[in-house]
Amino acid sequence: MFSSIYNPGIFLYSKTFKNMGRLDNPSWGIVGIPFDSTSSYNPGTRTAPTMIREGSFSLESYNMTYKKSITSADFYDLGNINVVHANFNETSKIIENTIEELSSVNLKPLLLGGEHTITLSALKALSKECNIEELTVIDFDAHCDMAKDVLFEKFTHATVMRRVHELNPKEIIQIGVRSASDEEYEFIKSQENITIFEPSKLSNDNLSSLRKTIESIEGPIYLSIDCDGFDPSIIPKVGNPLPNGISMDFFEKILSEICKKECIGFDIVELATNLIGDSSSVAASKIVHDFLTLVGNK
Ligand SMILES: [Mn+2]
Repeated sequence: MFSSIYNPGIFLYSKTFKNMGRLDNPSWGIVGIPFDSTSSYNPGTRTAPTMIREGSFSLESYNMTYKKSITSADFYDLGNINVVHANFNETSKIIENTIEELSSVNLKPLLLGGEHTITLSALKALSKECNIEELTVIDFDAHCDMAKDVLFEKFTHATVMRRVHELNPKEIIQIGVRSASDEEYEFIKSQENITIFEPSKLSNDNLSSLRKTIESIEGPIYLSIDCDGFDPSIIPKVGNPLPNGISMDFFEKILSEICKKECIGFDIVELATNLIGDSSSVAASKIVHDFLTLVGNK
């Protein structure tokens, strides 16, 4: 039987990693990154890792969507890292070092943000291990986060995908985007390796072009879930809520396609709540639960 809300230290069903040395088979390492420094609207992402773990205690083990149990998935919860608020560069170094440590024991990063900038740090670390020119970044998001800068600031949650694009990945696929500045929109249109799937053009009956795009991906995938990609009726507590987002049903269908591929990293970001048991936290936990059920059972 799952535990009460008073045991929030780890994501439910995860193992604790205790100096076991390098794992024989690759597994997933959950790391919380409570970095909340460049939020432009609602602050509050610093408490999200705790709330996501807490929300996991409201979820039961058998995943009815995928007809699989999370209990047979293999993953570890390593706790939170220390971040340096108001200092992206120092925080980024800590994140990069942490991911290198995870790799050294055969763990892939599953990052609980925190704000969206952490994706850049993760990809910088992973680019030392794989050829980033062969990597596809899939980003569920309401915004394209492709601003060149924000008030002369280069590293913010609104510029993160522009910085990721500068790392030169094979492709960036953004699902759920429904907002951009004029400059961002022109930039996206000018780039051949950025593909946007607007939620208004997708429905559960008409997923074929997105499915085909995912099926055709070759090489590794990094998956970033900005919680504002979802409709605010599902996850209202985010840094920048925006109507007309994607549904959980739609997400779960697409996620199962993505997880058939080779995922080398995952993050969930921009949840902004400190309320135990609120629906936003539980929905974010469900996303992590879904992902681990799929990739941990391979
Ligand atoms: Mn974002």
